[in-house]
Amino acid sequence: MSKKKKQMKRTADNRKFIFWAVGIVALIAIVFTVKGIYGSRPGGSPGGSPQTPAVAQLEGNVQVLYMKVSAAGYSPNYLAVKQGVPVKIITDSTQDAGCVRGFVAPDLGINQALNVGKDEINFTPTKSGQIAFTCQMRMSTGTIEVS
Ligand SMILES: [Cu+2]
Repeated sequence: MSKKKKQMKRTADNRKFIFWAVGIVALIAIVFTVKGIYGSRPGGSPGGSPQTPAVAQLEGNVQVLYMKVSAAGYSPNYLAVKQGVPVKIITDSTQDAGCVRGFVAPDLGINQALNVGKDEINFTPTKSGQIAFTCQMRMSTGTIEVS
């Protein structure tokens, strides 16, 4: 093969490579765009609240839930309970949780400073619907679904 022919072949190979590279990048871009449009399910918030709530387990006549409290917020932060049955949320708070340990639920009349380590939030939901709760500075949020 002459030098010129080699050069031409290389150019053709480069063109092929660029064609495939551009094609693959375009395909990935399309996949991510479609995911972006259809990937976010209805009801999902930008904050990323989970779609399926943590369901309280009945222990005796009390509905029990467990919730971790840290600087990252409440986990889980979407809880499901039944109306008219006492609820006990057993919390486990980290030392560095800061204002997240200030549990505020105006609908329940609760404004409670949670102890580091284990503590409890107790209430009885009297009506169905959603109860919002936040940390003291309203940065971390959550929802209790009452049915
Ligand atoms: Cu806060």
